[in-house]
Amino acid sequence: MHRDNFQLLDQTVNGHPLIYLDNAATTQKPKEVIHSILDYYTRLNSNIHRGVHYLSQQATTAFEEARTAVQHFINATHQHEIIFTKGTTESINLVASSFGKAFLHEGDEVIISEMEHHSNIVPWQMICEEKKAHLKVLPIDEDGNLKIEELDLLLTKRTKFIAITHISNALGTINPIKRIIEIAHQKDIPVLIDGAQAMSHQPVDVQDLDCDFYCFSGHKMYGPMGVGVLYGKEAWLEKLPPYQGGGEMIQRVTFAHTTFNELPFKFEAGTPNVADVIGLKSAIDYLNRIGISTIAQYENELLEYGAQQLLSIPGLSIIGKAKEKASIISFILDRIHPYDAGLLIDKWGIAVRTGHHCAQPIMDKYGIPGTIRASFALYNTKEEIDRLVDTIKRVQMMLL
Ligand code: C6P
Repeated sequence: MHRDNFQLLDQTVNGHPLIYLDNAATTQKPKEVIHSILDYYTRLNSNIHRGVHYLSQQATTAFEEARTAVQHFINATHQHEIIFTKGTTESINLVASSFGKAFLHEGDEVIISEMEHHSNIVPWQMICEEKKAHLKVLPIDEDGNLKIEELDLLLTKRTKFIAITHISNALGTINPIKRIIEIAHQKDIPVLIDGAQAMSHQPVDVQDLDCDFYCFSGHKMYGPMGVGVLYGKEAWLEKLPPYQGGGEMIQRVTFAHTTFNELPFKFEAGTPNVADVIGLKSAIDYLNRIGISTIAQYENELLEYGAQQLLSIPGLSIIGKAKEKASIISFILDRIHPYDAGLLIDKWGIAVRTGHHCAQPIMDKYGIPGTIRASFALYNTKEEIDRLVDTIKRVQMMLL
């Protein structure tokens, strides 16, 4: 699907046509995204929000148009609820740090889940340690479903925050986040959703979800690296203190006192990544043109076909068999270390990710050192899955 738009895919690796199945790590970029960045540096490059000159105004307009595009893409109520960051990791750190500073006290509790990426564990661990608060963990079952029925048992009067991933990068599980948000809101607990893996796979409507914060990265949705988004409800963003100090986030600075800028600038200290924000808008335009639902449907076909074909290989087990899954398949091979398998699979020009996928607690839960992960995007094909299957069989013949 739309493969012609991705020039990078048109190459050979180790003498074989490249098959890129590491899309959960980062997706490839369509020509128009690459072109929009080139065009920015060729025609528009200038610092924004600062200059009265032509270029600065043009660049500022393009930057703010990107904010509007993101707002519409996730159906946020206000444009100023969109904060540009470096990526999901920075968005989560911003909320953990600012929320923690203002609202966490000794003995308070924060809930995350057992399937979180390290980016949605470590920032909470750090702030909980600083504030002498407790981090509690909602477990998962053997198939990789959240044990949502245990959430009630974890909630106490001291629960101040819940941070949960929308889609697990290691298992592919799609979590029932709307239900979790409903349960949390019955007790006035705010919820952050780590949407890193969701944005290119399914429509996201933050008003319908009613989440308080939603975080994602441009590079996992056909956009550039180095740019991401924090969506926050206006009421929360108004209440949170700034994350970083510097230019652009201030209203008035004296040596005695500083007052802060209005939203969203309060959270965007320093010169932002203008080129990549514009690249992100181009990625959103691209996704809108194809239609996220069309992509989701196609990727589901790949997921079903991939799972079926992979399971036909003797000695292969899939880790993560949740009822609702995105196009991510993690698997292990009997008596073969994932790292050895990954190295050999690469020799046939196929890119998969091997290891713990920055989710070590999940590997601990299953008692494994890591998995081999194939993750599909709109440009992948069933033929590529067939080649992966053939290659795994070859790897088994070589190593067993
Ligand atoms: N997962 C993967 O291969 P950044 O690095 O900030 O763009 O995204 C971090 C992140 C946060 N949450 C989830 C669920 C993620 O999957 C990721 C990134 C990549 O699975 C790189 S480790």
